[in-house]
Amino acid sequence: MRCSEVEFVDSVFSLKRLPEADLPEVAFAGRSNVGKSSLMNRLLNRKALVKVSAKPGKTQSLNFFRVDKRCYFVDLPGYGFAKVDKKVQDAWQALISGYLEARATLRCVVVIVDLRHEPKELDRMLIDWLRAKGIFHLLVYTKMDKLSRNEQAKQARLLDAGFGVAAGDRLLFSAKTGEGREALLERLDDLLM
Ligand SMILES: Nc1nc2c(ncn2[C@@H]2O[C@H](COP(=O)(O)OP(=O)(O)OP(=O)(O)O)[C@@H](O)[C@H]2O)c(=O)[nH]1
Ligand SMILES: [Mg+2]
Repeated sequence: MRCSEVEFVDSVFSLKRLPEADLPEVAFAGRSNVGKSSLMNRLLNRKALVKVSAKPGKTQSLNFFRVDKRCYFVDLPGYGFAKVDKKVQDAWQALISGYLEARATLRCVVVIVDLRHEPKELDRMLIDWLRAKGIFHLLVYTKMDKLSRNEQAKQARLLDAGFGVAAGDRLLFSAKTGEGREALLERLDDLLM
């Protein structure tokens, strides 16, 4: 995937307003503030195409980007942000799960987890839910630049065990350095063939 042509398509707050499903899709999911938008910017080689914030809860809608006229990348709101009103959280949850469940063109959910954290219940729940629904997903452990090589390996093993994934079924990534970008693009390329 070259990501040479990237267009913003739409920002959607309701399942009724989803753009036409005319290309395969890759969605990016994860806890609030984990680095979903940053990962997408790095993948797409754009500094600030997708809005990034130090404050969690930045992305509140489904944001669709058309890449190389070949697929859509979809930035999802983060889950598990305690400071968001319960009502708002429930609405996001319904929006996200409704979208993931019903979108016929969805090829892959990239589930993004902070490499520094222990396996978290909400991530585990999402992964189990995707497995139960038979929705294809790929785990990415991000912010690897914040750890030493030794710590990276140790943390990755801890997360693998917690989520029940094999080392070959996940990738490490850094939005800051770009490490892992080529590997992730290659995986997505294979999926979109
Ligand atoms: N060092 C480092 N910082 C990162 C990385 N990825 C994201 N960040 C930082 O983490 C913060 C959150 O990044 P976002 O990309 O906005 O996270 P998000 O998951 O889209 O957040 P919400 O939309 O609020 O759910 C920002 O301050 C980023 O600069 C990374 O790989 N390395
Ligand atoms: Mg975001």
